Amino acid sequence: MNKFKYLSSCRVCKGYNLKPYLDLGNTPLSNNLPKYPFDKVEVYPLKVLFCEDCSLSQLSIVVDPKVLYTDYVYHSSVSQTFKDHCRQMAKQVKDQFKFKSDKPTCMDIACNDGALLREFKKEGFIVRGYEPCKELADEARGWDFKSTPPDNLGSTMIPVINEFFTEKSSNNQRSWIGEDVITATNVLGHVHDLDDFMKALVYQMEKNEDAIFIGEVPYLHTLISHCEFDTIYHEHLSYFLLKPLKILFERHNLPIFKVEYYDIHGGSIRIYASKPGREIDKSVNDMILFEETYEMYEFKTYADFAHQVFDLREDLIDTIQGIKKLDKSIVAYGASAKGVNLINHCGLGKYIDYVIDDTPAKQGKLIPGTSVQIHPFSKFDTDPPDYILLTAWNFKDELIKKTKYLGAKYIVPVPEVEVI
Ligand code: DWN
Ligand code: ZN
Repeated sequence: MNKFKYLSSCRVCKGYNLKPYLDLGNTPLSNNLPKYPFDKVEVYPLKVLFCEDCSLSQLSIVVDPKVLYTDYVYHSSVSQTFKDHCRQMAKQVKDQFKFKSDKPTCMDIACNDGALLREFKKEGFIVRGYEPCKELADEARGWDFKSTPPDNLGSTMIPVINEFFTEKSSNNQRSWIGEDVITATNVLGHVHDLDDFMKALVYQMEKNEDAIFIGEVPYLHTLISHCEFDTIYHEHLSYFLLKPLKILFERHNLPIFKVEYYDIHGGSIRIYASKPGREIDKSVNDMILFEETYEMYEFKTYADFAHQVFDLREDLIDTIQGIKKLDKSIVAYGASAKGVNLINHCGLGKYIDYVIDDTPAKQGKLIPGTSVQIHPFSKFDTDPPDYILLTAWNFKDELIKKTKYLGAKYIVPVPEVEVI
C-alpha cells in the first residue's frame, strides 16, 4: 500500500455525503520522531470531513498503520493521571457487573504498555492483550527476563499477542475467545476498517453470552466546544459522537447499553456494549438528545469550529511572540502527539528552546518538522525556563504539580490561550 490512501466513503455508514470543514495542511506524523535534524520528515494531508448522514467526523486519508504503529513511542503509563483512570475503570467494572467466575477474564485491545491490564489484574481478573508494537507488547507482558527468575516467568507474564486486532488475528486465536470483559481505550478512533474490528469483536464474544465490550474514545463534542484542534492528527482517523457509534454497534448486533463521560484525554466517552438482552440505560438516549440539542448533527457547527481554530492559533502565536520579544525562554512540557501538531500548525518551532518528556523512547529525538530537541526532566534543573508551554494540557494539573518549584509561568493553549 502506498503510505496513505484517500477515504472513498464514510467508514461507518458508507455514505458519500462527506463535507470538509477543517484543513490543517500537510503535517508530519505526530509520533514518528526523527533522531537527527537531517532525517527526512514525511508530511501528509490533514483534512477533516463531516458525514452528513451519520455525523461521523473523519480524516480524508488513511495512513498505513504499519507506518504509524510499528515503532510506536507513546507509552500510556507515563501519566499517573491515566493510570489512576485505569484503576477507576477496573474497580468500577469489578463492582458493577456480576461474573460467572470469581476469576473473570479481561482482554485489552491495543493494550500499549499494559497500564489497563495491570489494573484489571489487581482486581483479580485473568488478563490478556493485543498490541501491534513489539516493544510495547513486551512491556505489557511485564516479561522482564533480567528481574524475573526463569522458573517464575509464568507468574509475572501477561499473555499479549503482538498483532493488530482484526477478524483474521482473532480467528487465529480460537483458544482465547470467551472473555467476560473486552476493553479498547483510545483504539476505535485509530481503526480504518471498523466493520472488520466489529466482526473480530463478535467472534471474540461468541462463546460468552454475558460478555461486555467497554470502549473509550475522545468525545467530539468536547473537541469542538473546547477547540481541541491539536488532537486532530493522522492516528485519529475518526472523531466520534455517540450517534455513529450506535449505528456501527447496532449493525453488528452489539447494542450500546450504557455511556459515560470522563475528562480524560481532553474529554472522552466510555461505551458499554453487549449482545442484545441487557436493559438500555437512559444515558444512551440522554446523550443522543444532548448531541441534537448542541447541533452536533449540523454542518454549521463544524464550519464555526474551523473559525475558532484560526482565532486560537492567532492568539497563541501573538502570546508566544510577545513573550519572546521580552527575551524570555519557552519550554514545552510533553512531546505529545497533540503537542507536535500544535507546534507545527502554529509554527512555534522557532520560539521553543526545548521540549521535556518523561518517556524514555521520546528523549534524544526531535519534534518532527522542527529542530527542537526532546530532553529528560533533568534539563529543567540545568536550564530552567521562564515559561512552560503545556503541550500536554490534558494533564495540566499533573505537569504543574511536578514543575511548580521551578517558578516558571505556564502557557495553557487549550481551550483558550492563557498565561498562569
Ligand atoms: O490516542 C492517543 C492518545 C491516547 O495518546 C494516541 N493516538 C497518542 C497519544 O496522544 P498524546 O501523545 O497527545 O497523548 P498524551 O497522553 O496527552 O501525551 C502526553 C505526553 O506528555 C506524553 O508524551 C508523555 C508526556 N508526559 C510527561 O512527559 N510527563 C505526560 C505526563 C503526565 C508527565 O508527567
Ligand atoms: Zn457516515
